[in-house]
Amino acid sequence: MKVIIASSNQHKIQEIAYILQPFRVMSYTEIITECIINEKGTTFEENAIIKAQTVLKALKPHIPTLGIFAVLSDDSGLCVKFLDNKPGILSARYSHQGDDKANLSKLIQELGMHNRDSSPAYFCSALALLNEHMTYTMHGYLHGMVVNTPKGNNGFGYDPIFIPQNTTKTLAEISFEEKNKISHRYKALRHAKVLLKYWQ
Ligand code: ITT
Repeated sequence: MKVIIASSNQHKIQEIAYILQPFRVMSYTEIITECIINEKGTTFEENAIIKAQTVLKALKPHIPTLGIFAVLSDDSGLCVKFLDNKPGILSARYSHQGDDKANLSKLIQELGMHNRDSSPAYFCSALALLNEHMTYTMHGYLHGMVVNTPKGNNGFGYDPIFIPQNTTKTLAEISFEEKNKISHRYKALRHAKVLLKYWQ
């Protein structure tokens, strides 16, 4: 069973491959060239389905050679209470500069404009898992606080400013292994793993 990830974010792919062990995980870009994906949905779930369906359609000519496979996508982001749940589904495009550092700076700047040093927040990961016959979606959440002082060098995206509930370190200060035992992505992928075991 191959699990083909409909993502071009290498950090996500690494985390998914680690959590889904021993399944064989590969990026769709190992099979075809990168697709243009129009994330026009209004929810994480809609965008996850759009990503997976776009990639499945593009993979069509290769299906006879793929063996048993599933396409898996992840649409994720950070929702910040005192910023009206922004950046949410726009997390990757928050600063309009397309890079993690600029998005993180923009979030800190927005907190300042709302006279806040910190805010309750949560990460959401919506997954779409599909093949030619069925589509499943599942979610995972990680609640905590965002703070205006980045700490740590691990992880990616907003990890340096996110402190999970009942802990004192940011996601960028804990190890890859520790993050992937508690994360929103881990919680959603637990359900995906059960389905994959059933399909294989
Ligand atoms: P693909 O669409 O190709 O999968 P992407 O990075 O554009 O990659 P999203 O549209 O789902 O993915 O945007 C998710 C953004 O949310 C991502 O760029 C990060 O900034 C943030 N994010 C998601 N999960 C995160 C995590 O575990 N840690 C830190 N930031 C995260």
